[in-house]
Amino acid sequence: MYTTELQKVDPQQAPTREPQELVDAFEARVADDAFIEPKDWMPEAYRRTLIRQISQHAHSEIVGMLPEGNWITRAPSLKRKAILLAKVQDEGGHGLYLYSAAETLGASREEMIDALHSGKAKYSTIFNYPTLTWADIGAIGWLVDGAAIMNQVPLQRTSYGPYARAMVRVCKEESFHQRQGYDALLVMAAGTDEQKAMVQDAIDRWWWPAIMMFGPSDDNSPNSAQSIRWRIKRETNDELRQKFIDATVPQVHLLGMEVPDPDLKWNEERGHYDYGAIDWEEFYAVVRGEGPTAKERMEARRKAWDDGAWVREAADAHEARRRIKAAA
Ligand code: FAQ
Repeated sequence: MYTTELQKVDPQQAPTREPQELVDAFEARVADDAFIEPKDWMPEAYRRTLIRQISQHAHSEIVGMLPEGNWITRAPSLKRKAILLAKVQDEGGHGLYLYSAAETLGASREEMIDALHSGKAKYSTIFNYPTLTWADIGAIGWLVDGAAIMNQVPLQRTSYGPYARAMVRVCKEESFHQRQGYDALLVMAAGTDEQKAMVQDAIDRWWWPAIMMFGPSDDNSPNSAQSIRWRIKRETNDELRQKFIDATVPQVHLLGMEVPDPDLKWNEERGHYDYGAIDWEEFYAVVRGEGPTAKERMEARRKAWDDGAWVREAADAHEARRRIKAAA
């Protein structure tokens, strides 16, 4: 989703001038499940694909702080507020690990942030939906972090070392996020009729956007085949989507709620749930930046960046003085 001209790349069009012996050695290491490290030789298309995916992932974490951050001042108890604060801070930390991982590939932080702010780079569709009630905060933790974990657990074995290692800690933290979200909904689902209705309404609004988070179907996923071959992606979009649905449907039922999909049905033969048609028009519209809160999200990010300019300037000035002193 990181689509600056510099980084947009068709992996099929990898430069042909790359020395064959280096390409062969790289392919052999990947096939052997060895990690590729920043100083190792790698094909240019591999490097660019990683920058695209990792920077998109980082932007998603940072923009993903906004829908929940919106509820910190309105959490229903001190305990819920402390949990939510910790969770939102964790997401900020994930963004920072990921930006650092992308920097090891030669992308600068300024370049990545600039691409986000100018609209050239994208972030996960899920964060362009509004958080209308407290139940939405539970639904994000449970469904959105749940989908993120399903996608990120295999990324702990992605072929690029710094990305894989960042994912280990990220997954541990996401797992706490998911549990706190489900716990908040369990409490509400055992509450008043009004609370139960809020839980169902949140599931109705977040279910399909969470299913869409996994990206286009495998038939329409231009990057998957090459990314699977390079072991950047370890499972396809549809495989992960199916796993998520199979794991999550029983959790919806445990809450005493309904899945908003009339076509959902356990398929004994496949050993999986069959599910209804995904509204791909909605997905692509949100990818294009037409989501319900897309404008608001970008305004908030640009303002945060501008408001933080003095911190960056102070850090630069401090570093300049430290160098002068060290040189003296
Ligand atoms: N939204 O060919 P593919 C989180 C784009 S973290 C927007 O399948 P690929 C934590 C895709 O970039 C959530 N665009 O692409 C949290 C490509 O466009 P491009 C983020 C999407 O890369 C929780 C085009 O469609 N997680 O939630 C989306 O092989 C709570 C074709 O797609 C990650 O980023 C989408 N959902 O597979 C934080 C995980 N899906 O760039 C706060 C790492 C696809 O060619 C609160 N990323 N597109 O112009 C990945 O695993 C992959 O990049 C995929 C997409 C699976 C997202």
